[in-house]
Amino acid sequence: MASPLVSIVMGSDSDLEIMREAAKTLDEFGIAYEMDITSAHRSPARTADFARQAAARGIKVIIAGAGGAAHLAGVIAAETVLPVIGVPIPSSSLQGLDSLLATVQMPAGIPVATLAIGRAGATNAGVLAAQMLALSDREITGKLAAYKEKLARGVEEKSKKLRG
Ligand code: RP5
Repeated sequence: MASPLVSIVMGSDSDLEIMREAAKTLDEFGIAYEMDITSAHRSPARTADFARQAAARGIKVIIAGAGGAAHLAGVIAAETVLPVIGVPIPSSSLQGLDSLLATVQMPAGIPVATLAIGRAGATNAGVLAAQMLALSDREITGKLAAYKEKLARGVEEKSKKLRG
């Protein structure tokens, strides 16, 4: 197996159903990834160790999903120079608005590329990670172009169906 280029982490196993969408997307592009659970609040030392060691292990992009007071992506971004993509999980009674704000409102100097709440955000995290890796990988660039063509074909088909 190829060593992972992307690390997908989440605050709890309750985030897994949504974060699987990021994994599925990376599978589509043939990008090797790892998945794990670590929490900014429940296991802060484990989270810091993970973030500090990721680059040396060959990881190029980190995708972090968390819900509620969602500090996971931000705490990881504080401990690494790798790009960090945040996925707000709608796991609380506030339906993810809390997670979105907690993930996106980072102070200047410590960015988290924060995507949409829930499944779309997780899928886009996979696409964005692929786009970052494609900057130095022409094979992934080709796969991204094919992915966009597939999306466009899907719209054409829906349009034909509706008009027919
Ligand atoms: C967050 O709290 C996790 O990311 C999860 O979205 C939420 C609830 O976690 P559990 O109580 O289901 O473990 O840290």
